[in-house]
Amino acid sequence: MRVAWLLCLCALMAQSLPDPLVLDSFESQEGWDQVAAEGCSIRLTLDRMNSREGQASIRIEAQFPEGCEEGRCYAGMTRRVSGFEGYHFFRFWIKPDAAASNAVFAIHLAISGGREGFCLVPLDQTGWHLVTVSFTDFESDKKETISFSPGDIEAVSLLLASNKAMKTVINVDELLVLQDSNGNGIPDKDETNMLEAARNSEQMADRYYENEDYEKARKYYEETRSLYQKAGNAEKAQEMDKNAKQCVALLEYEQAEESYAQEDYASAMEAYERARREFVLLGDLDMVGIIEERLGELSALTGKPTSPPPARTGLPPASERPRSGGAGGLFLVLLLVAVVGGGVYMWKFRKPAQPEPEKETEPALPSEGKAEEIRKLKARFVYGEITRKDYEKKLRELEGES
Ligand SMILES: [Ca+2]
Ligand SMILES: [Ca+2]
Repeated sequence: MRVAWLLCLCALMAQSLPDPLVLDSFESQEGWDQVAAEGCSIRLTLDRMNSREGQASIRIEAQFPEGCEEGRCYAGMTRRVSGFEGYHFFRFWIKPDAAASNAVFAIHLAISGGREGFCLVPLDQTGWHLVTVSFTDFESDKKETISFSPGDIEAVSLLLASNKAMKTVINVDELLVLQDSNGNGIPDKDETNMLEAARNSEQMADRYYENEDYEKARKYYEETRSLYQKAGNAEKAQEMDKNAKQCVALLEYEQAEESYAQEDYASAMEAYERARREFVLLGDLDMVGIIEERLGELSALTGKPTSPPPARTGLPPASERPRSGGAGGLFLVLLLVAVVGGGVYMWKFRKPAQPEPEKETEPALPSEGKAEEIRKLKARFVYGEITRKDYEKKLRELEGES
């Protein structure tokens, strides 16, 4: 990725062409010649009442006669150009007076060697709208794909064409020629803007994250991810994806903590297990460790075993695995969780291995007297009379006696 950016930068420096190249901002009418097929009429005016950029736009009014359905009817304006080598797109604003199904806006290129190319833009929207046309969108008059070097473009014409007797009027403003130096189909200008938007969005996300508003942070990280994707920065997109997932995990964890505080232990355990699953996927062993402790406490409180860590219940679906780190990294994380978490799990429940410790018919259960002692011990721990460490130590001693 970095190599690609470096190449892109080098290419830009080597070319040092203006991007965008302003072919015409239509602040004057100069440089264009009128062009019209036989029987068609054309009127060009500078429109100071309607502009999208600057103070004016060009207004093209074409009148098409009867008999257009039998031949080509077009009218517009044309100018000679050169130096398009290194460019890849046209971009301009258009504003048709009315949506028209029988007329189109057409860009026509005269290419060296007597070749020509057309690109048609339907007039199906009114109001100013931005149109971007790639040089690869141009076709021959027989609708065949054409291949040419942008440096071979000799003239550009902006035309209105129709197959019906009618008057068509359109305003055009800010005709640009744009580059795509990394060849990903997105103009460099847009990538710069998108990167800027992505950086702003990332800052917002970070701020929410720091304020522990994980819901909003998640939303912004997801938005930022798609902006980086559009800008072609896969590395940052992946990082944002991970951040968004981190927020999801933290939201689950928060919910678990809240349920725990409200003594809704069943909900707390479920939420901790969901959070644990997310943190395992993220490879955050610190959080997995903290959650294992909480689950241990809850098990002691409720007498119910927690489900083992994900590594013991099987791998999560492939689509939810983190894309970074590779399978080896994930395997290591799962292995560690299996060893650490599994160890904790085995130790905690090696005695009451059955899911329902209340059932007193199980042969492995402690005697009634011992069960009563364990219950008392748990109560002392829950009411804070003894530390967790002491509780575990005494529990081990009691279990060791059986
Ligand atoms: Ca203008
Ligand atoms: Ca690009």
